[in-house]
Amino acid sequence: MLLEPFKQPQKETGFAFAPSNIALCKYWGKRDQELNLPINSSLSISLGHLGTQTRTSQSDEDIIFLNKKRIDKDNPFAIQLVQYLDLFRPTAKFCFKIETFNNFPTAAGLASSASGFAALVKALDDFFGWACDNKTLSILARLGSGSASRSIYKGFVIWNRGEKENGLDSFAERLSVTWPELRIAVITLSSKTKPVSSREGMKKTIETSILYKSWPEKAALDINRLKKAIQNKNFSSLGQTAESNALAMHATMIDTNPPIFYWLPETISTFHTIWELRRQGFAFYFTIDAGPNVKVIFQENDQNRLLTEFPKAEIIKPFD
Ligand code: 2P0
Repeated sequence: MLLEPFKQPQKETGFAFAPSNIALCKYWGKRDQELNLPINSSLSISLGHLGTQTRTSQSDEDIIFLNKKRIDKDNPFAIQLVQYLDLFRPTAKFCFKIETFNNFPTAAGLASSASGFAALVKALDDFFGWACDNKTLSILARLGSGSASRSIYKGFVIWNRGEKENGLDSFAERLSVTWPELRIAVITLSSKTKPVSSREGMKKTIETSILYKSWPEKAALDINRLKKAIQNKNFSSLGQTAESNALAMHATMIDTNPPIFYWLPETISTFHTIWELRRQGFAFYFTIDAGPNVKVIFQENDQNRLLTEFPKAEIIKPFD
């Protein structure tokens, strides 16, 4: 393990924040379920001050608060968290109090496991005084949830898949480019819990989708295009690549048996609206994760047009 020998806490409480993130080239599929090792590398953008704040302390039993409410032990989120904490107990009897708070609207359909596990591992680092570097934090966050490996950083982030079986070369790194004019709008179409979790969905896709065979090649191509687009500040290439990548991921989901279909009629109608705006000359592109809600990628100067079309959109400034 990375942190042997474990230390006792160095403080009363540990505290940290980690941003949520949205992938422009998606993580879809694992080569190792236990270590959350991905089939493909992915590239994301962290969402500035939108994310998770987490406080850790010692307790007589494991207690978890999410958004100020105590969570039952048999809640799936609590089970996942307690299992993850088993990796870090200095003694078998050591228990934690975890208080975790998402500062983005729960209904916005942003993933909370990415920022949640990244904030937790950073808070544990503070609590135990490990002073880990970001690479180690990224590896540890990945063990909680794959996409959390990317939420250790601000800005554009690449999670390199790595090659090793032990996962020690599968961690995320920050790209140095900043793009202050870049905006993301979250169009919330439904806040219902999704019928198939990402974890289950990617497993079923690998097992049954023929189209999935072409996904690693598509993802590798898109990562290179995105890196170039970011380097050259080529917005249309960034947007086109992100949109195409999201649609390709959904194509593999739709090809799964039974089909995994996250879109609602409103999702498809939002795609058409964005394509129509593009025909009118506005540089709007969408991306979409394992759910029905759409995220629009655009630049600052098109914000008024975006809000005219989608007045309820939540606008995010990733580089604020
Ligand atoms: C992503 N997603 O790259 C992709 C796009 C969903 C669709 O990362 O099983 O919650 O915990 O490693 O990280 C969601 O997957 O899955 C995800 P686990 P995770 O953002």
